Amino acid sequence: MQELVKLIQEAVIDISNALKFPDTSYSEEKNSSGDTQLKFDVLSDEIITHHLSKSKALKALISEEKEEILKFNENAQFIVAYDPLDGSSLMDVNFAIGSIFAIYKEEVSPKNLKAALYSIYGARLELVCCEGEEVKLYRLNEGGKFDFVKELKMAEKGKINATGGTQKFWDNKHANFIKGLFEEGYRLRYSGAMVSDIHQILLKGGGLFSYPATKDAPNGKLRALFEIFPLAFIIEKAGGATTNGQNASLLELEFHQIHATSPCFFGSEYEINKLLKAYNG
Ligand code: AFP
Repeated sequence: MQELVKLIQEAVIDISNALKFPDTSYSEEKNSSGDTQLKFDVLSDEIITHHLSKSKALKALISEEKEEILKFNENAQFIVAYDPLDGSSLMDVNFAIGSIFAIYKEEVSPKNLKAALYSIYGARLELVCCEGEEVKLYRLNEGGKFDFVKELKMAEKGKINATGGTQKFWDNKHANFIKGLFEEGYRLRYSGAMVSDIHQILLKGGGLFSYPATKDAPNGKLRALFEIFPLAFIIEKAGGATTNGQNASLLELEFHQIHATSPCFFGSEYEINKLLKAYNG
C-alpha cells in the first residue's frame, strides 16, 4: 500500500503543477453523473491513471470520470476509487479544489477501506492521509517533497455550518435543523468543493458539512465510493462522526453501483448527535 500512497503523491504533484497554467474550458463529454466534463477533469483522471497503473498491487481503478471499473492485475490486492478533481466547477473562480482517494482491499466496501487521502490545490499543495489510526497533514516543500505538518483532530463541537443542496428543495425537518444551528451561533462556510469545505472543518477542529436528501436529489448528490467513504473514514479517525441521517455512521452503508450517491453528514460528535435527534425524534 505504501507504493500506492507514493504514486498518489506523485499524481497530485503533477495535477497541482498543471493547475498553474490550466485549460479551464469544457469538453464535449458528460461523466456518469451527468456532469459536463471540464478538459481538466479528464486530464486529472489521466494523470492519476498514469501514475497508479505503475503499481503491481493495483487490482482496479474506479474514477468519477470513468463509466466502468478499469481492471488491472486480477491477483493484486488493492482497488483505488477516486474523484480526480472535486469542486472542478470552481476552477474558473480559482477557489481551492482537490482530489480524493480511497484504497480498498479486495472488495469495495467501507469495511475494507485501508487508507483514505485527499489533496488540496490552494495557495499551496497539501495532502491529508490516513493509513492507520492517525489523520496526518502534509505540505509540499520547495524541494518537491511532502513535509509532515501535524496530526489532525476534531473537537467535540465546532462553529462552522457548511450547508449543501438547494435550499428550496430541503424538507422542513432539515431546514429547521440548519436554522437551529445558526440560531445557536454557527457561521456559514460553504465553497461548493466538498473536499475544501471538509478540510476547513478538520483544520478548524469541528463543525458540520451536510448534503441532505432533497426533493430534486432524493439520494443526495455526493458519491459514495470516492467522496463519502474516504472523507467519512478521515473524519471518524480524527475523532468526528458521520451519518446519512438514519445510520450511526456512513461507514455502515453498502452500495452495489460504483456511482451510487447518498445523503451525508460529517461533523463533530455534537452536531451529528443533534442531527440524529432532529431527524429521528
Ligand atoms: P464538481 O466537482 O462538479 O464541482 O461538484 C462538486 C461537488 O460534488 C462537491 O464537491 C460539492 O460539495 C457539491 O458538488 C456542491 O454541490 P452544490 O452546488 O449542489 O452545493
